[in-house]
Amino acid sequence: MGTEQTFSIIKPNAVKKNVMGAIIEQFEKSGLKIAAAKLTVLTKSKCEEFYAEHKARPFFGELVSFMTSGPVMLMVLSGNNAVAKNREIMGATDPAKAAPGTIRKLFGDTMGENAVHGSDSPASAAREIALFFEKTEIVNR
Ligand code: 3AN
Repeated sequence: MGTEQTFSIIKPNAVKKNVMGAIIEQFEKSGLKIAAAKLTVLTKSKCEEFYAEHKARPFFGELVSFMTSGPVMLMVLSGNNAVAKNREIMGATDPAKAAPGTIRKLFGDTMGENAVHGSDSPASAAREIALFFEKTEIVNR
């Protein structure tokens, strides 16, 4: 696997806990590099577009309302096998089931408020990155 990019969000509960640095440390320790970053509050429409595949799920309303409830850190992470590596260090969706030492185990609260998002495939990563970043905002590293 060569260098690839993935999309990451530090979710509102983790920003509120002031653990952005601790989460970024986990990325950097595993060899992932930040290639773009912005701290922002998602609009409802952008968030609905981002999570479009979950529109029919019963938790969709709750998910959008949580994800727009406060600032989030949007990032492009770059590295060898970045999509799979990021999924591995994030841990399972449910923090209670996440492996020890993973970001969701360390900083997640609930299934919804699970501290981080990470793309589930290179195709998702490309779609998600393009939703939030211009090509000129992403550095080569
Ligand atoms: P992952 O983020 O690990 O790929 P998905 O794709 O199953 O997990 O879920 C997408 C998002 O929906 C996640 N960010 C998660 O926080 C949220 N979510 C999933 N299941 C639930 C649930 N039962 N209740 C609330 N939010 C949920």
